[in-house]
Amino acid sequence: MRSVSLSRFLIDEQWQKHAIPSDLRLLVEVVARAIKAISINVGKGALAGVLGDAGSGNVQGEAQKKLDVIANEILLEANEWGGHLAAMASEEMEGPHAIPHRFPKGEYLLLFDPLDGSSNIDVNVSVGTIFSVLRCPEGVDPTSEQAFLQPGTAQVCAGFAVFGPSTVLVLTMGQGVHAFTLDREVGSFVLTREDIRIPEDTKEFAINMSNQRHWESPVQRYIGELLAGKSGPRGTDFNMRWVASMVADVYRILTRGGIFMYPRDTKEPGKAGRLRLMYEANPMAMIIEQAGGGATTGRERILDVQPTALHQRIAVYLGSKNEVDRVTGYHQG
Ligand code: AFP
Repeated sequence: MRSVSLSRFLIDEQWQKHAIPSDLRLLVEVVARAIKAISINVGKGALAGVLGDAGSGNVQGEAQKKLDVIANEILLEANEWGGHLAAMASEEMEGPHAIPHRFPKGEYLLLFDPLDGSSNIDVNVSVGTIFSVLRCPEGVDPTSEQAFLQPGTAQVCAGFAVFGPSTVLVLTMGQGVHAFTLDREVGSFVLTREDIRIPEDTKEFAINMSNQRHWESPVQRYIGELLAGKSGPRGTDFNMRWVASMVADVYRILTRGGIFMYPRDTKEPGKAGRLRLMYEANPMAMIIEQAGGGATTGRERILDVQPTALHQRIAVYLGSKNEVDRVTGYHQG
């Protein structure tokens, strides 16, 4: 089989299909290069002394891991000088990051969660990087929060990498979802799955069951029915998986279907969920929808939510369409 590198794939998208402009191609190439560098650091683990806490906290008040800080620095540095970005925003930083004056500027905004699932680093379980690309609106200061507060439907590209047994980059530019595996010897991403489709039905669900007592009644009802299995109203047994790295859970769903849930709960009533709209929910919702799945907050389509803050949190239900529709229906009922 002819092997297609990410660069070749992107060139085809630009020149043969006229699906992306050249500066978006450059942007994706640069993000992919940064992801390779993060993958190398993650892979070295204890040998490079990169495990453990950084001794600092991020804007969310969460303890940062050393690799959270390293991954954030790699993404910032790689994307500052290419001339394709107007500004960046990171889950690890309070406000938008301006492109230094000495470098050219472009029209895109890049958002990222540099190391998703970082509580898994020290136990050697998969982690990843999530990113999303928006266009900077005309006449708006790109370093203002306002520039970034666009609904998920405005994303021009979204992707994530999983650093697992192999490093896989999942990408959408609005015309299907494709996966590229890092060939570590050659140092390049190679197309390994084209036009990924998620099965509409599933018997596998992912949720942190330890929060059950804090859930709202529609979630209690839905999960109760799944747990009741064959003898319950669904008449069939369901299986559960929870990696606690959204990248790994979503990659599993892209591979064999499933539903991923992080509901709003009453544990911390001030927070409208655990996951971040701009860095996790929106990019994953675009990818899942592009692969034929569903993605809602339980009440509305995630991609339609008008953000009100850069670090806004939100409830997330995504994956196989028929299950997402069912649990969303329970909320509406
Ligand atoms: P961390 O990056 O702080 O580990 O958070 C990961 C995450 O945002 C998402 O990737 C997981 O699905 C979820 O949180 C795990 O949450 P629990 O700690 O409740 O399992």
